[in-house]
Order: sequence, then structure tokens, then C-alpha cells
Amino acid sequence: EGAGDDVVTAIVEPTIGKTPSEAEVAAARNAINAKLTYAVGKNAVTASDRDWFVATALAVRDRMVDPWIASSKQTYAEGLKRVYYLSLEFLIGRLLFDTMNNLGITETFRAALGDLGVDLEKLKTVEPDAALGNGGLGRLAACFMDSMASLAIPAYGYGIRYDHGLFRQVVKGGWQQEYPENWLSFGNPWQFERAEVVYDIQFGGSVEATMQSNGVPRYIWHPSETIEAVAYDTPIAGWRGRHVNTLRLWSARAVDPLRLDAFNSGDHIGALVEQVRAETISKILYPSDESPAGQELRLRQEYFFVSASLQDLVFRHMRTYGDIRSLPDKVAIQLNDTHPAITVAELMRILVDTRDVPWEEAWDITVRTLGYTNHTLLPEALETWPVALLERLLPRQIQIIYLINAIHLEKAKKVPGADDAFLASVSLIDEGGGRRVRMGHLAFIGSHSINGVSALHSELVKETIFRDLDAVYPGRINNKTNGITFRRWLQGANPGLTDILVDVCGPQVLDDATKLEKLLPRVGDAALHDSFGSARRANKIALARLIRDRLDIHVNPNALFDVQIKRIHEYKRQLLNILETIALYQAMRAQPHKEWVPRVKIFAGKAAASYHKAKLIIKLANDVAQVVNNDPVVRDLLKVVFLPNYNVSLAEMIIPAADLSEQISTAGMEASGTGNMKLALNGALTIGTLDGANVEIKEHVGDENIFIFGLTTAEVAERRRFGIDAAGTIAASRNLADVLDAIDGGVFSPGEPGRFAALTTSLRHHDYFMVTADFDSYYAAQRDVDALWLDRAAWWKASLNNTARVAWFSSDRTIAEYAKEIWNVPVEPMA
Ligand code: T68
Repeated sequence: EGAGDDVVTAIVEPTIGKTPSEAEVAAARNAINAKLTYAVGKNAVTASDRDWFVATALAVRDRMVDPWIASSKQTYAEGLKRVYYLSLEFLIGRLLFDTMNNLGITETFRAALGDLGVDLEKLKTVEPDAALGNGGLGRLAACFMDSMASLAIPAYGYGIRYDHGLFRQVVKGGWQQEYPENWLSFGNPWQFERAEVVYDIQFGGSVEATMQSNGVPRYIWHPSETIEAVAYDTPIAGWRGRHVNTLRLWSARAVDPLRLDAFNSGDHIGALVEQVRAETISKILYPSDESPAGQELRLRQEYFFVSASLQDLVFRHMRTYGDIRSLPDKVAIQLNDTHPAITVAELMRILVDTRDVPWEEAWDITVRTLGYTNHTLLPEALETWPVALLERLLPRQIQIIYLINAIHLEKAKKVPGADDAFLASVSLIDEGGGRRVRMGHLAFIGSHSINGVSALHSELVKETIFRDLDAVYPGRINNKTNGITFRRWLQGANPGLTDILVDVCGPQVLDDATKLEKLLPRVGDAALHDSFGSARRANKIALARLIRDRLDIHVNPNALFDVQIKRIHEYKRQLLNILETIALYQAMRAQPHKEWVPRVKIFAGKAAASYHKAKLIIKLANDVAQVVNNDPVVRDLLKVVFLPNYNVSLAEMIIPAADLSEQISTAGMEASGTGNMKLALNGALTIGTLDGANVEIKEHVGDENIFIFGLTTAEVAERRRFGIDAAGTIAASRNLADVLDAIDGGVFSPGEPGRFAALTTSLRHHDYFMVTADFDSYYAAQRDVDALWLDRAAWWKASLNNTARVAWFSSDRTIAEYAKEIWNVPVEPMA
């Protein structure tokens, strides 16, 4: 793929911290001008902001191409092991600033555009977010792409190039509405279409069993349907532009009409129907997180991108090494959750049916090549597919799954004490309620490594969903606590704070996050508190302006900005936060002249379109906002804001302006969380439960710099055993009872007191998520927050302690651990 021998490779010269030279600026100016003229076809007089953005992005993209080709040449020349990260989601966001920052050319391009009369900051907002993901899982994949490139790991991300990413959320009258998202409607300057990289993807049909002369049976799949996968590549530049990797996304299209029998016989309409059916596969991202899509189209998407990716990587491997048996030495494939789990059966099919590798050897190759990351314990989120559907869509793969299962069950029978219940629990087939294939089990059995995404989560993976499989295959489960890329979430999102950190910790802090610890001796320094304070204040003013422009709500930048930004889910407990907001509101109304800490409660997040309770929670937040924001009694003391259409770009505005980070999931339910890390890095204090990575954040920042409340995982389990009716709990808390009575009394839904009955009835009688049980301790923790806020020096000391002590949550650390402990690939130190 284009690693031509005659290409001169230019090493990118970073200008970070340096004023760009006039020659550099002139070169950038000429490059942008040339793109505007010859690629966009406009001149400076007629160019719109979008035209300037495209011209700039194309000029920036040019700077990646030589190091990109050089990276790929080096991988070939040195026979380096490649990592393939298979993910149905990549939640990239915008690329312009991320790329310029990593290449060290932001100031050069800012100056060049300035000479041309264009404001770089204005171009920023023109770029649409690439929102090819739902939430944490997709964003993690994007952070990992940055870190793999930054650590010079030869890696490909493989996924789907959805025409439409996650829906656009509009809030009308407090209700969420979903609108289609159109990120490609003005083209995509970052991508290279690879018209020559096309694979056939096949479905359906039948399997023919034949006997070879050597007595070994051979199975021939005769599929009934073929579509094509076309590659689109986006270069991903690592920090300081040293290494550039590829994000390869597949787009579906019908096979060339000239190849269609139907076309030859004149059935143009039939051919068009086929075309629509084929192209539907990459039309749209499934907008539901943490719940199974359970639709045939979803399985088609999964197999589509797995099949294309495996064909591509096996082709590359064979072209380079000519021997399929060296696959595990030269290739590591990481499965991002179970969405690509069909890889296990498909790789076996490729090895056994098309490359004549004997079964046992093929299995050894498969297991040594694959790793699987689990992101959820929620039983309803664990993917299973009906056997009947797999038989119809992937008839050969289901045969292989049966054979894998038969051999696996033989092994399981040898585990001491293995009874029928044990065998039923480890089987790939769930026999209860219609036979279904357990994709998590398939991914587990076919991988040498199964990892959770925080210490607590990995323990629970071992003790709960995979307890029995762990007994059959001990030692495979391990932990890789998530991380975030500091390039985007500190340097990109918060340049004001970054300048201060470079000042205090030295420019090396940009290469090596652990240098943040140089802050530690100065966390009590009043002058430093002032500079952190002014950076935060500037970010809060910018956010306040955005809130005013979008919602016509005026918030006071001196107030405590209290943020909960994430997908809306019952287990994430936005409802707990809203109940506390109401309790605080009632307390303020009762004693309006007490010394209250002014607060702005900021919520943002999308609900799955079919998740009615989540949408009702959004409505409640908006209805509470209506009442509170218009009550003259609470004046400026309390404001409630629901910012619509949460996405990566909005996160980049909110996180640097946050004082308090809400991480309040029911203990044992949030696998890790990554927003918690982004907020702590930017100096927000966390109020949270002992869940996911909060546990490790607490260990790093210190108990005195975080507000922990609520039941532990064990206590949640214990309480659930006694039932989830909360009538007694509510009766014991006057505060909570008053809040629920206000909601049910129609205080926030005048004329319609029953509007939130679905929520309050659950809270009163089926409180699975322990909102009521945790309410009092959450309310008390919030009052501790108030007390600390009033001691400004103590607050800023805690805030600096957060920034100084979260370096470990860099995704560079996470990826270095994957590289060493799962992939067996070397990592170049960055500094
Ligand atoms: C998240 N999972 C976890 N799932 O909830 C979060 N699921 O705790 C963790 O930090 C993050 O993964 C990264 O590990 C998800 O985001 C999904 O988005 C999802 C999508 C489709 C189907 C199921």
C-alpha cells in the first residue's frame, strides 16, 4: 500500500514552545494557498470558512504523508510485529488541532493563516466531529490510536466508515429528539480512498462437505450473497510526528453491476435493490450503548468489518512473510469488546478451509494471535446471537463454532467438580430460551488474554461473568486500567493550563506525563493557585458564553461548576444528581439568606432513542432547570443547565471549566469510566463512588483530594439480596421523601403530576441502582464539597494535587502495558 522506495522522508520539526521562523510560516502559507487554489478551486476572495478549513486540513495532511510512508517502510524493513485494533467504534471528534499539535505546527499554521486574514480558532468550529462511536468504548479506541502512534507501535485501527455517526440530539420542550448526523456531507479532507483495496464479503448459502484423497474432510462454503468492502485510510500522527499509523475504515458497496448475473440478464431494478441492501451495512452507527442491538443488520456489520480486516491483514502478512504459521509472531489482534468476536470463527475458517492448516495448529495460531477486552458486566449488554440466525447468515462459521465448543466442553469436563451446571455455564451455546451463541465466551476461548478495564472491573470479570471459564483456562484474565491521551485532553482542550504546567514542570511534561509530579512541592503555593485560578476562570467564562448563546441561561463564572457529562443511563445515576439538586433547591428556598455556595449544575449526554427511562431523566433535568432557573428566591445561587448534543467537541469545552466531576455510578457497574480521568487531569475534584477507575484515582490523588461516598460493590450486592423495595429507606430520610413528594406533587411538571411516575415508582419500589440507599451519603458528601469550596486555598491545593497525581492515567501507560503484556511488541520511550 504505497510504501514506494523513491519517497524522500521529511522528519517533522516540532515548533512547540518556539516561535515559528518566517521561512516556516511562508512555507505553510504557500501550502494553504496552493490547496485553496488547486484542491478546493477557490481564491481568497470567494473562500468561505469551510473552504479555508479544507485547504488547511489538506496542507496539514500533506505533512503526515512522508512520515506515514516512512513508518510503514520501517515496519516492513525491520519485520516488526503489527497490532490490529478491531473496533466497531472510533469516537474521534475533530482532527485539525489534534494533528497540528502532534506535528508541532500549530503556531506556524496560526501565523500563516493570520497572514492570509484567517483566524485559526474560527476554523476549528467548522470541522464536523467524526462521531463514529457511542461513548467511552469508542473514545477509548480513539485515545489508543493516538498513544499507539506516539509510542511508535506499528498499528492499524480497523472499523466501519459509517455514513452517519451518532445521532444529533435536539432537546425540545425538555424532551430528547434524534436527528441524523451528516459528518461527510461536505467531504472529509483527512481520508484517502483506497479504490484498489477492495474485498468480497460473503453471506448465506450452504456448506458442502467433501472428502480429500488423504482422508481429511474439506468443507466448501457456497455463499448466496456477495458485497464489497472498500478501504478508506486516515493517517494518525503520534506525538511529535515521529510515527504515523493508519485508521482503516471499511465502506460497503454492491459488487460491480457488471459482475452481477442479474445485470447481465437485464434486471436493473433487482441490481438496485441489491445495491441498497449492500450499502445499508455501513450506513449508520447503532446508537445504543451497553445494550445489545439484537438485529440482523448489526451482525452483518460485525462480520463485514471482521471479514474485510482479516482478509486485509492476512494478505499483508502473506505478502511480507509468505508463511501463515508465523502469524502470532508478527500480528496481534485486539478485539474491542465482543463486537468483533466472530473473528475467532472467521480466522479459523481462513486457516483451516482456505490455507489447509490442520485444526489443532490453526487453533493454536488463533489463540496466540487474539486478545479480547471486556467493557461491561451488565448482563443485558452481553452479546448473544440466535443460532438460527448464524446458521442462515454464516453457515460455515457456525459449524466451526460447534466444533470449537465440542473440543472446549471436553476440556471443561476435566475440571475437578465439573457438573452439568458448570458445563452449561461454560458452553458457547446458551440453551435457555432459544439457543444462542455467547459471543463473550467465544472471544474468551479464542484469546490468550482477556482483560478488564480497571482493577475493580477485572476482579469482577474473574469473579462473575467469566468465573467458570477462568477455571477452565486459568491465568488468561488480566487488568489493563484505561487511560486517556493527554495530548487532546490537556494540551488540546486546555492550552491555558498547559502553558502554566510547561512553565512549572518544564517542556518535558508534554512528552512524559509523570513530569506533572513536579507540581507536588508547589501544591500549596498561593501564586500558583492564582495562575490556575485565572486559567480556570477563563475557561468558565468561555463555557458561560456558550451556555448563554445556546440556552439563553446566564450563569455566574464565580459559581462552582458541577458537571456530569456522559451517556444517560440508570446505572450512571444522573437521577441521583437531579434528586440532590432538588434537595439543595428546597433547602435554599427554606433558608434563602444562609451562606450558600453558588452552584451551576451542568448535565450533558445522549440517551438511546428507545431507552424511555433515560429520556425521561433528560426531561426531568430540563423541567427542574425550568423551575430553578426562574425562581427569584434562589437567584444566582443555583442554576441547572442541560447542554444538548454532547460530543467530543463539547467535552473539550466543558472539562477545562469544571470544578467538580460527578462519577456517581452504582458500585460495581461502571467498568472504568474515562471522563473521570479527563476531569481530574484538568483539576476538577471528583465526587464519586468506589466504582471502576474511581478506586484507582482515589489511590493516586489521595483520600483527602476526592469525595468518596456510598455503598461499596459488596454492600450493593448484600442489599440487593434483601430486596430492592425502598419504601423503608425513603421513610427514614426526610430530605429524600420531600424530594420525591415534590416530583410526584407536580412541582416540576405543573398540571401533570404523573409525568415522572415511571421514575419515582422505580425509586420507591424497585431501586435496583441504589439511588435511594446512597442519597443521604451523597447529599452529605456534597455539603463537604461546599465546605471545602469556601476554603479557597484548600480547594486549589486539592485541585493541583489532582493534576499532579494522575499521570498514571495517560493512555501511553495503558498502551505500554498492552504492548508488553498482551501484544509482545516493543515500545519506544517517548522522551
Ligand atoms: C464503556 N462501555 C464503559 N460501551 O461503560 C466504561 N456497548 O465504563 C468504560 O470506561 C469504557 O467502556 C471504556 O472501557 C461502552 O462505552 C459501549 O459504548 C457499547 C456500545 C455498543 C454496545 C455495547
